[in-house]
Amino acid sequence: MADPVHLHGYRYSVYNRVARLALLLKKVEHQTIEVNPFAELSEAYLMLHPFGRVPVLTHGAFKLFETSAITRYVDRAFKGRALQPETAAALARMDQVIAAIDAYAYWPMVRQVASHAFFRPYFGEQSSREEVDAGLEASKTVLAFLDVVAGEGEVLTGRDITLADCHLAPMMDYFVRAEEGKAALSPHLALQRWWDRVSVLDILRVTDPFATQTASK
Ligand SMILES: N[C@@H](CCC(=O)N[C@@H](CS)C(=O)NCC(=O)O)C(=O)O
Repeated sequence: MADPVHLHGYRYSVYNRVARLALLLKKVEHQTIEVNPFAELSEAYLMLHPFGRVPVLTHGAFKLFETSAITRYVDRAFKGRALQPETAAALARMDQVIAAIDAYAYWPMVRQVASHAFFRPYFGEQSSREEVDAGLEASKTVLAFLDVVAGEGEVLTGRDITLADCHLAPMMDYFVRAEEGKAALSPHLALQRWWDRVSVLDILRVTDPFATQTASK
C-alpha cells in the first residue's frame, strides 16, 4: 500500500491552496487536516512546523514544510504530468517567479490589499485603508514583472500549467476579489490574459474556500 499523504493547512491560506493545486494536478490521493495558524498551535503541530505556519505535507514518515519545497517534492515524488518545465531557461524563470512572489507579492497583494479590502470586511473585522493603499503601491513593481513574464511565454502562459501558476493563482484570486486589486491587474494585459485562463480552471473552483460554504473562520 502506498504511504498516506496528509496536507496540514488552513482553508483560507493561499500557501495551503498552492500545495493543494499541485496535489490535484498530480492526482495525488491525500487527506487534508485543518490547522488555523492564527490560533494557538499544539505542541504536536509545532514539531511539524517550528515556525507555526501552514502548510505541512507528510508522506508516510517524511515531513516537509515550505510551500515551494512541498510543490517541488509533489512534482518529483509522484507520477503524473510534469509541473516543471524542461528547459533550463524556463525552469529558471519558474523558480524566479516563485521566489519573487514569496518576496514581493504575498505581503502587499494578500496581507495588505486582499486582507484589508476583502477578507476582513467579509468577516466583519476592522480593516485599514492605509494598508490597502500601501499594498497597492507596493504591488506595482511585482505586477509589472509578472506581466513581462506572462508576455514572454516561458511560464505563466495559462496553458502548460507549472508550479509558477500554482504559486500565483491563489494570491491573484484573493487580490482581485478586492475591486482595487482587479483594477490594478487590468492594465497588465498579458497577466490579465493569464488570469482569464487560469481562473476558470476546475482546480481553482474546487479549492475555492468561499465557494462551498457560507464561510466562517
Ligand atoms: N514560507 C512559508 C510561508 C507560509 C505562510 O506564511 N503561511 C501563512 C498562511 S497563507 C501562515 O501560516 N500565516 C500564519 C502567520 O503569519 O502567523 C511557505 O512557503 O510555506
